[in-house]
Amino acid sequence: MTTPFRATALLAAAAFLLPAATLTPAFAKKVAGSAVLKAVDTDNDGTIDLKEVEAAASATFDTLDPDKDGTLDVKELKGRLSPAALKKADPDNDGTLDKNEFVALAGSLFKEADPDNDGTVDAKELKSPAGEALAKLLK
Ligand SMILES: [Ca+2]
Ligand SMILES: [Ca+2]
Ligand SMILES: [Ca+2]
Repeated sequence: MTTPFRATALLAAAAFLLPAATLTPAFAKKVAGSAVLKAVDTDNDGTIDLKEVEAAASATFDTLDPDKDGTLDVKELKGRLSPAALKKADPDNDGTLDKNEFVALAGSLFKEADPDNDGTVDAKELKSPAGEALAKLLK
């Protein structure tokens, strides 16, 4: 059961993920996960698998790296990661994410967002904190 408090927390998170101007908050809650799900789910089976996530991460990386220097700094990440999360995803500690690090991060968030370990993240799993972090990263 979703408690009203939980719904409010999800709503706040969902609203944060989307350009608020184009959507009412109530509508944004429904669309946040599903928009990412729809964009990432290239085989249209209603769930996202690791292959789809890695492809989406790779595409997102290219979009975010307009100077094509092969790395994303905290500015280019545009709020997708907190400084602490960036540090965690940056094993070579150069303060930027290269494509391998970015795709690996998406992969580890994917695994966290798949607690039943069936190899797919469905719409419900995408609403978990790890799922929301993944959606935010791939947006
Ligand atoms: Ca799929
Ligand atoms: Ca790095
Ligand atoms: Ca799953």
